[in-house]
Amino acid sequence: MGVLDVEQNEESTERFWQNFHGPNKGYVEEQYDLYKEDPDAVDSSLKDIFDQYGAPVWLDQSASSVSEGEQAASIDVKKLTSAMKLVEAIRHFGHLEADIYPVGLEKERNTDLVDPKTYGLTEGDLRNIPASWLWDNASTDVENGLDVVNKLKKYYTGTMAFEFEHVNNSEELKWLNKIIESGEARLSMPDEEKKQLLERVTQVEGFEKFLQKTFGGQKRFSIEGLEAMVPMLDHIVKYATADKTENVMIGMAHRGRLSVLAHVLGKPLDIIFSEFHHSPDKELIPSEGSKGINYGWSGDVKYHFGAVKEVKHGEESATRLTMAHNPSHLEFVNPVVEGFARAAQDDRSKRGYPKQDKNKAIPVLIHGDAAFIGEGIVAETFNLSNLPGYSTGGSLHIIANNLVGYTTDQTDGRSTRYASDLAKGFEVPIMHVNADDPIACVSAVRIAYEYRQKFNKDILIDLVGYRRYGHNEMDEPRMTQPVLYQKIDGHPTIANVFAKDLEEKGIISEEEFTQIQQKTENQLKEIYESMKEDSDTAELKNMPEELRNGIDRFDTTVPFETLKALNDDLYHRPEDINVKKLNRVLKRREKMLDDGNTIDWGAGEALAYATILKDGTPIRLTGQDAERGTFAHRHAVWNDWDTNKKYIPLQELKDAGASFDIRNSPLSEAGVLGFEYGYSVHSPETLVIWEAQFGDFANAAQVIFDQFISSARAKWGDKSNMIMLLPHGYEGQGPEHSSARLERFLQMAAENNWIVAYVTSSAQFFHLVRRQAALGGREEARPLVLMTPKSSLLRNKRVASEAKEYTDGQFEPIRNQPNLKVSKKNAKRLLIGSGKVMIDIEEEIVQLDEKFDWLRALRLEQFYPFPMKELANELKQLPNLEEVVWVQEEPKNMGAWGFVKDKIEDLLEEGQRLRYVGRPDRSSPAVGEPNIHKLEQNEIILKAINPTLGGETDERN
Ligand SMILES: Cc1ncc(C[n+]2csc(CCOP(=O)(O)OP(=O)(O)O)c2C)c(N)n1
Repeated sequence: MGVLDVEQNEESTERFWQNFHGPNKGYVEEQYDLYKEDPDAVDSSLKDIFDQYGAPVWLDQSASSVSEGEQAASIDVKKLTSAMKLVEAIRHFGHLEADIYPVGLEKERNTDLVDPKTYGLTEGDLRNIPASWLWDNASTDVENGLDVVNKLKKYYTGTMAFEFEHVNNSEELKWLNKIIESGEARLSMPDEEKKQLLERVTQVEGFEKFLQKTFGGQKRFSIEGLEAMVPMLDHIVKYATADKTENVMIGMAHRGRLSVLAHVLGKPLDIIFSEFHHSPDKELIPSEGSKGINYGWSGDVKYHFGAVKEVKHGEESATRLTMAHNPSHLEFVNPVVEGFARAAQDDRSKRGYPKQDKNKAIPVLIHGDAAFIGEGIVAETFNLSNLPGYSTGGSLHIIANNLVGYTTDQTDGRSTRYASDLAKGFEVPIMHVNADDPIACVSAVRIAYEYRQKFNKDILIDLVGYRRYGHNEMDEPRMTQPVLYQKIDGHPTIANVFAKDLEEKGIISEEEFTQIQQKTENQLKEIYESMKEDSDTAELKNMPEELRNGIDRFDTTVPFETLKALNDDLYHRPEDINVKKLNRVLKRREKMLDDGNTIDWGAGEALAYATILKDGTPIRLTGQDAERGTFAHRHAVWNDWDTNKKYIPLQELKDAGASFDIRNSPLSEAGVLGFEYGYSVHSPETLVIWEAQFGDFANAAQVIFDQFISSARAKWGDKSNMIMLLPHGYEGQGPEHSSARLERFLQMAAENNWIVAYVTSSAQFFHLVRRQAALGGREEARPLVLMTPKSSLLRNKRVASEAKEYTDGQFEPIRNQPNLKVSKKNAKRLLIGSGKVMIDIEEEIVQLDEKFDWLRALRLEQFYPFPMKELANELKQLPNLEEVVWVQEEPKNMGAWGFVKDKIEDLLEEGQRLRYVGRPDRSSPAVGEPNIHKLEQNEIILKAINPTLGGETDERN
């Protein structure tokens, strides 16, 4: 317990001051006078004393109350303050000397920061100081300063070490320190439990050894050196089931995954063995293992699959353990698991914000030591931990610290002392534990669990062990870490270390340990031998039939009366809200459904969400500045002029049957998108929408798109119908605010993995978003990547739609270019393009006097699935067509050209040709100079609609 945390009363204060005699009293008085004038003028230890005990008591008492004898006995106050410094140093720096490395170059650690000599103290000096002066809550066996130092060193420098000084909350500190200094940090385990713990680590070791012996040369990313991780997870599950927690959600990488799947998630061993059987050809296996069983249709290696297990506690309830599937990309699963957990905690059944119950799910994240400090997504995920829209009430983090990252030493891998140091900035308490001491490991888990339950905040255990093999079992670590591995080679296994300890304490005999080992091996052999011979021909799977079709058959129209009622409700303003700056916009929107008016983008978006909520589908919408909208078009949250109080109309709708969660996200793409994706997978009935501030920032979340959103269904069978809104369009804002990199989403489009669209009217947006909501929870579900308008277009009348398009229409993958009436018979050129450039062209055509009876134009509003049939149908109706011109504002090597080219060509008849109008190949998506942009844009528009200029634009450097 820190000096400042000591609970004190009058009696203890008096007792404290009574220990000063003779000349020291004078010194203390002098120092106290100084302190009164300026607390920082005295030594920090004395300041601590004065802060805590106030004025020396004798200043208030008559001099006669101090006996002659007391005055004579003198104590050197400087020694006392030095001793106090030493005691505090043990609390803060004990970890530097702690026995937390089972093996390795840092095993023997010493720091002068906790050496009495550094403070000018001898053992005799310490012995002279009464224990209570240094440690108010010292137990009775602690009599003097030396006892204090020895006892605290035992607590702070053993196989458990603590780093809490970065935690600034006094209640938390008090709680943590109390556990340590009361001697309760280490669980006092009955012998029987110790035996069970030994049995557990022996099972884990036996499992890994059996795999090594049976499937030698195959990769398994053995847990050996960190076997204690399994009982640690056992304990988390035990506590969670006792608390009737509905969900424990685990995210972890490859290291030790098979062991955790087998022992914690109960994945049947015969399935694990059979997965090893399926990869006889070691040359062909992917870098991280062999073929896995298929959860999706194209599958994944076995080290990436997760699993689900129900653990019963009593008759009715059960705790569901979920280990998320994850890609090789280390740490990116973290925000996804947090999203799962938040989805499991939120009750979305009523209007308003969802009601969160933090006890419904506990996230557990297991990290590698190199990846934890190296991958920025870890920091992004920590930053979510205390935000109202993203908090999951505390995650339990375990670093599986095996001292090496692949072949990279810690000294090359991080600039920090510990792998865990990143967590300090988030005030996360850190415990380091020696993986050779399983009791310490499970003790740390107990503290972590209780801390999470009490404070609802993240906590971290740095489980320090080693890696018995190389990065995988075929990798030779002695090439790169020869000294370390010579030590590891000579180091007994954890089970052996622990068994020896228990033998020495008479808890178990050598024979009993041998029997445990034998039993484990026999069980594994039995399962292996009883397995049926399975053939080596892997089974080919197909994607579900439902994914091949079926997105066009949802009725997304809404009757006018319903729209009207919802619109009225949306703009009904309670008396006590003053939205001065918004009044004009809201007044306009109120009337948008009236005859002769049109519904603009912002109003249409609100109506889409309102109707979805009325249908009982919850919505979660997040992104940087999503509440107002980057381009100030959304205004989903109104802030009162006088109080700043928020009012969210979509949460107040009388008819809403579900929650509307809207959050301004922190400045993160990968972390936030991963979270939203996880949320949508775990809560398929919720329409989850993430908005990139500008579409191009989505590339900061590329791993989440590549490894999760686009491919998770085929690999793992995970379904999501989430929407990603990516503002896109060339408005002269330069290379970074123009393109959402449409081409990348189209390049990844296959197997109906997602829908990629770019719509040009508010009604199209309305129907598309409603269709996406309708897909939720169905086999047909898939994500939607939607290019959305930016400033200029959002307010453009041409994207506004009449009410009848909402009440009668449906989403059209191809739209006719408005304001261009041409007889199909006369059309010589079919112009096809998407999004903003088509609006620019519409505006140009309207301004010109020309009839354009030779030109037909279509807007491709859904790129993927490509509307082949619809386009073929169009082409059939143009008997005199000579050419199709694809127009785009993106450079030729970007945008949709590469994607549509072959598809359109396939539809052409002989004699018809396909040409391209747009920017030439470029390395940067857009120019920086607005005037050049304008010139380029005009050239594209003119070429697209000029009968002679049409065709390829010049390549330009
Ligand atoms: C984002 C990412 N970069 C690189 C890799 C390749 N890789 C796989 S494991 C590994 C080392 C990981 O070290 P550590 O985090 O300490 O875990 P360990 O494997 O030692 O348990 C690397 C570099 C990867 N999987 N993911």
